[in-house]
Amino acid sequence: MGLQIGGKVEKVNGKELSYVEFAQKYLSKNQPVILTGLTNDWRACRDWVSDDGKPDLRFFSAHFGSSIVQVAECGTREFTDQKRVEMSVSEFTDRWLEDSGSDDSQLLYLKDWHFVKEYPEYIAYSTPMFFRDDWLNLYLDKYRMHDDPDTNLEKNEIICSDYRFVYMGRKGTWTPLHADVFRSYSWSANVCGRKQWYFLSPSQHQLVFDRNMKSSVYNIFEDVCKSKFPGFEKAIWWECTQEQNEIIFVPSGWYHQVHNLEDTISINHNWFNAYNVSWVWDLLLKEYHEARGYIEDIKDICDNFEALCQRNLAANAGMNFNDFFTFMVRFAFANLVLLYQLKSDKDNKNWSSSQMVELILFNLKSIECISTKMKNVAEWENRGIAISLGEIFEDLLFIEFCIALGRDYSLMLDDSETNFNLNRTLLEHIQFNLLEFSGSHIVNPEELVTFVDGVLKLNIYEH
Ligand SMILES: O=C(O)CCC(=O)C(=O)O
Repeated sequence: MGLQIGGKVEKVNGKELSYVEFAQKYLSKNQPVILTGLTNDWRACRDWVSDDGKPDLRFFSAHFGSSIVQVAECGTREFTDQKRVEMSVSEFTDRWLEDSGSDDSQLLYLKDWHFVKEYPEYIAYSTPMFFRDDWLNLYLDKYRMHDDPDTNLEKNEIICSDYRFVYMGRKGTWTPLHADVFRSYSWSANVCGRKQWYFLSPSQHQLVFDRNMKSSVYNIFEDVCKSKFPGFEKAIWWECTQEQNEIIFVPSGWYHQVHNLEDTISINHNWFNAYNVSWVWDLLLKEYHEARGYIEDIKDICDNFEALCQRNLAANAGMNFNDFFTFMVRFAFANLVLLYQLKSDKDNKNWSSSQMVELILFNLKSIECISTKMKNVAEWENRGIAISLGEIFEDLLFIEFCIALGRDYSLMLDDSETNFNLNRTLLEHIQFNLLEFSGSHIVNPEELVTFVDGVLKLNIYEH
């Protein structure tokens, strides 16, 4: 039986859409959309595509040939994904040019290439403003999500460095059914080629799982076992074709399977922000309970069972509770700094009703809401974490982090008036003010809630 197709993804001219409209219609409603007209000035669209519209493989080999990348063998399943091998870009392009492409097991698909991290000077594209409120990559540009002395640093460095990728594969390459890492959003732009997407909304996701909700369908086009996945036939899919130079927005938690209809190169980011960060916490909590469940039987013989659970959680999920908490505290502080900066900008008379203030307050409310969820989870006592206000404010990286956030917000909201060159006097002023309603350290989500609550009640804006 074929798939039941019930939904169609809208196509919208990105040049005629404001950030606020995009946020209301798609981020907040968590709906997919295809945006056109946003890649015209990308260097990638000139350099990476031959005159016949196909990927310019020789260009890649000549300029980036020595990069080591992950390549999926589309015909070989390994657990829940395709088998991956490592090779250089030159080897990948050589094999593409040599292979006829008729043998499925030889269908090689270059995935998750951290191109921006590897070639920061080569500006292949600029992230469209719709996707700039990106807490994940902004954070990873300055901090590590998880510091683990036990893991091989060098390897970790590149894998955890960011979530900005290039994908390259010939016609017929594909990606199995999945929902994105951290339940993040993703956007994907076709530099050349075309993709066919199949989406399942989160309200239906249980239909592609087995009875125990443990494993999900791998390929929606193979003979899916009815007794293992009893709900599969009832699923209603959304389908769409993404053409060259179009960008697709993939909402949080939507399962999707993707097929390259032509030889295709795409650029793809994963990200989250105030609209979907609660999905990240919900998934982390679920994965924590799973990590605990796996080792429950050794609890009594373990010196520090909770620490082991958290270590396993970080290994599986890429972060643990402390990592996520630190992340939230830094974002809360950064938003507060931007708020003060806006207020101190004397020229900006309408500051309190500006869209930027609205966005910052929305961010803080979302951080408060998630911290409230976090504080209701047991085991926050004695996590050994204490985030010092002083250390954060004196850290140059934090200042750069705030400036980068402010710059992105100015760009998204078309606000060129605000100057986010933070100075030391302002930071000292903020730090001094904070001590009125916060201790010198934040040690748990409860204190983060108190802190954000204090900020929201501050008399520095009139809302
Ligand atoms: O393009 C692909 O093959 C997969 C992309 C994807 O899954 C995503 O952007 O979330």
